[in-house]
Amino acid sequence: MKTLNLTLALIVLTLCCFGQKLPLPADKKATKETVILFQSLYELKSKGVMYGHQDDLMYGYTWWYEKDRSDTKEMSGDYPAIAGFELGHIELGSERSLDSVSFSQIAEQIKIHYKRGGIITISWHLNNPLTMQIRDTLTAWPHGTAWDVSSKEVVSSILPGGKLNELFNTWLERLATFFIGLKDEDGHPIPFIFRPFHEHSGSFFWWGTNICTDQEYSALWRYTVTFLRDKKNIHNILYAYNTDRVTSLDQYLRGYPGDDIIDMLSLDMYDRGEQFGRELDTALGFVTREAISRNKLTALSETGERKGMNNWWSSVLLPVVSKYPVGYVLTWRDAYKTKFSVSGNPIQSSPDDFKYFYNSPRTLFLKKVQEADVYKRK
Ligand code: BMA
Repeated sequence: MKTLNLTLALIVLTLCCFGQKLPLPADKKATKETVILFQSLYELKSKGVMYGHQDDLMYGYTWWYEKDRSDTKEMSGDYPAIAGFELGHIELGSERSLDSVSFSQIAEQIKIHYKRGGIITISWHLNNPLTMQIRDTLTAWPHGTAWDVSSKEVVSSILPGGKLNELFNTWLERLATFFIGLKDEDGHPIPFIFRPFHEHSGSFFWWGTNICTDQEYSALWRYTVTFLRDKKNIHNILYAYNTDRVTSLDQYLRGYPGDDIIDMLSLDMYDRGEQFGRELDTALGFVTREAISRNKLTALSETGERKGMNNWWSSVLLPVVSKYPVGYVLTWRDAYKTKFSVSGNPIQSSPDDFKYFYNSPRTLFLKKVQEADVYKRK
């Protein structure tokens, strides 16, 4: 009897550890490469934390779109594992983004980073479709932008039945056209992480928590994903749900559109002072636990150092992200020729500390991700 019990226990253990299937993306028609990327990321998060940098391949403080240039590479000798790109103003049919970056150059760099074996993430600070209709010579920033929170009717106005639904469809069409153009040399769609309508727990974007209802927010997400996935047949996207700082799981999940829509539970948190380490620890604890229980990916999809610290990477960020299967951390853009930066120019301001972060066995930059071969192309 004892031997039988032992045998049964061994069978159960083997099934649990070795027979366990890796989870799948929410899109049941996800392309082969997208499924492989999702599963590689799912496994990688227990091996270390990847580093990402917004607009790393497009510009830095002192340079603008130079071949193969990257601030991360200049500081560490390696490219970031995750390259972040921004599509604000693609909805307007513009040639350049709200940060003056050419969309065709963004597409070019996405293809290059994919070919290198790196991972792509895309954000979208889309304009305010309702208030931008008001043309007044006296209006000033943020009028008509993503940050214009002067009306609470925006989300309802673009959903079906709303007076701007057709306009929003046009915007999604333009976004879809850009996405459809993201193909590798063999014509296969390039998989990427898309993080629209971000930082919902804050109220500084027109889709923010006090600017629309949780139901509207969730409907906006579902409408957008259905449009891209079912109407436009785009199946190379991993969708990232995202909030700004939160203190509880309930707050984090307000407006969550559902596991059939979302692939990644991500969080944005910038260091604004002493309590940051503790708050980040708590938030990453419940977000990563929830992600595991739902078979989703995770990320600290935007963060940035505390101003004036020269050991932020090693003493604040690394200890906390090492405790959890965070997936990746991404620091925001090094805005060209601008002293102001929400990221506080973290790489350049503490080069030795950034190097320490790079050399940590816990962090993964491009070279290690190339070894992991996240698209299994070898
Ligand atoms: C913000 C700021 C803005 C920028 C936007 C989109 O957080 O960096 O200056 O336009 O991201 O990249």
